[in-house]
Amino acid sequence: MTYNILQLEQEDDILTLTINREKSLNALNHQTLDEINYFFGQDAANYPKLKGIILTGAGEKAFVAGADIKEFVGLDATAGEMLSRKGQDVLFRIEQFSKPVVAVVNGFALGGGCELAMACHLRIATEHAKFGQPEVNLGIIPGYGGTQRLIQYIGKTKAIELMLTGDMIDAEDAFKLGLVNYVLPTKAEAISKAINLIQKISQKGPVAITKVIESVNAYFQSDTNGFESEIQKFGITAGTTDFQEGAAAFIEKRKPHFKGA
Ligand code: DAK
Repeated sequence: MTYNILQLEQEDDILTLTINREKSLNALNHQTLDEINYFFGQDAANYPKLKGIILTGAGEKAFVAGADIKEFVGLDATAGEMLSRKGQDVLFRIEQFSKPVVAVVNGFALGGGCELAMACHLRIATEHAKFGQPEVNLGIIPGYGGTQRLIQYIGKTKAIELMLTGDMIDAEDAFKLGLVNYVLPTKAEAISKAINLIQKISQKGPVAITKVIESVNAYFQSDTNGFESEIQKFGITAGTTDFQEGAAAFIEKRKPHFKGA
């Protein structure tokens, strides 16, 4: 697949994916969703040394101002259900990705944009960022997992208020509510923070990082017992040579050299 909307830039084994539809405030059209899906489902495997991914929107005004409303005119119930399933699958792919995915929210993160940011493992917002699930203004509900993930991050009390009113919150409130990890004044500073976090995480045991992601996700999977999942994944990490190396490095008072196995 050729990328027409997603821009990929690689530096020091960190990939920055920029959604580049600035004139439409980076609204998620079908093509964008397909490209994101292709990247996380297939293309990412072509970057074996990848340390992590930064996902952001082009320009300074928006991360993603929602699903592309112009594409959803004329949608019917059957197509709506199908598209919701497809969109949710794409976002699950991000959430389950084996390396850290950090959203740099550089402006509006509304509707599908807020849902996309919530599927990432970490969120760093710029001071002018705004978050919201305004779907009810259009007579629909969030369809890319927003009704579930917003509750996971900020609790039912505030989540249901935001989804019923369609109100936006600013970055400071998003931080206070636990929706974002950090707030930085500018996009450049937010990107820099994202790079620092990914670099830090890349120093840890790679298998352990993947298993932390899987175990944390297990908490929210109704068909999975999270504690049981942790037991199994702990066993896997305990069986790695990286664990032997990590323990030896601690005892020998040196830095570990992890191999990801
Ligand atoms: N879709 C398409 N175009 C959009 C857009 C969007 N979500 N948001 C903004 N744009 C376009 C505007 O139409 C405008 O284009 P032109 O008129 O210049 O051609 C351009 O971006 C600049 O926007 P504004 O002129 O409106 O800029 P302002 O600074 O005045 O306002 C704003 C910024 C973010 C407050 C405003 O643009 C706005 O309210 N945008 C819409 C926000 C919104 O309601 N987002 C959608 C939430 S609903 C589904 C699953 C999920 C969803 C849908 C279906 N299925 C499973 C089928 C999700 C739905 C949503 O995300």
